[in-house]
Amino acid sequence: MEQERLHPEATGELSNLLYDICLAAKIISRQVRRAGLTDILGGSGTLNVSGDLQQKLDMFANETVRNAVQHTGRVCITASEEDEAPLVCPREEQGKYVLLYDPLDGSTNIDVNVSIGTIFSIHRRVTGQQEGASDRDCLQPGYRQTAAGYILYGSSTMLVYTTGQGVHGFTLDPTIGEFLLSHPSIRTPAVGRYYSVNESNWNRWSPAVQRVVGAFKNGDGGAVQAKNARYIGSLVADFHRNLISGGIFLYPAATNYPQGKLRLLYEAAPLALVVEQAGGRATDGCRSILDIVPEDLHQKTPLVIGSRDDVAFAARVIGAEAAVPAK
Ligand code: AFP
Repeated sequence: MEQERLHPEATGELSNLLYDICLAAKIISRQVRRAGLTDILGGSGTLNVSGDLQQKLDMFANETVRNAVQHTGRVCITASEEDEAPLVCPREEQGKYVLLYDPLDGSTNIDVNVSIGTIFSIHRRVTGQQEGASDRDCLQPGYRQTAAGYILYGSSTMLVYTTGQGVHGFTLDPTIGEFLLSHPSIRTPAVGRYYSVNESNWNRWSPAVQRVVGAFKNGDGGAVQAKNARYIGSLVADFHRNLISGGIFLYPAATNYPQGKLRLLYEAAPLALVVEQAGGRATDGCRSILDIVPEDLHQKTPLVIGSRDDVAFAARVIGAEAAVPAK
């Protein structure tokens, strides 16, 4: 509400939409915390549009977020990483916002009780009421996001978000069922302590990517100091650690993922807005993630994100390689 007062033209709809997302997060958090006690672990037997096996908790989270916003009159269309097509809200209930989300990121970590998360991205609709909501509302570049953030289901449940006025973190107090402001105005260090990357892909990387990861591992005798390695395999958890303590996360292009593995709309763009609002940077190696104009709902992108100077170093090396015309 305080942030809303910074916008005299605000109607309260965005605050209420963020609150709808918080409600969904509380319901998902309760299910995650009891997952081992209820029949919600394991696969659901279905594959999502990217061919990943959908976990039961994925499906639960997907429905929970959708149900929390579908009939509020605040949203006109929702698109989920788990669904092939976006869901257009009933015409008479269409609001001015667009919600894009990854209902449960890191789902392969669910059954082994490792931190997972929900990522969300909010845009203003671009279609008119007459025209009706469509993919066009979803396919907007990241810099046009009105708000973005994530919920981390870790040792505690945390909400971290930005509406363009800095990045703020809240911790869920389960005794009162409320998110309390625990990390106001998060800033990420310009140089990080950690590098986070799946090094089992080493032989699938280009020489430039190997040089960058090598520099973070051993230092490069100059600008880059050696860092400590940390990799959880849940983007939200790896990103959050690096945001708070300083670090760089990389999921570069590789021979097995020529376009990268992570989804632009549901993972890269929302986290890019958060990190840039905290003083960090996000790139695909050649351009800012926030400047990429999406062409497909499930488009993937290489992602290098985190502490400003570390990302700048990686972009210099990877960008230079990309600039060399292929023979
Ligand atoms: P899942 O949702 O299939 O577990 O994938 C998680 C993820 O999208 C992201 O959270 C991780 O950073 C990345 O994939 C892990 O991928 P690798 O297992 O290839 O390292």
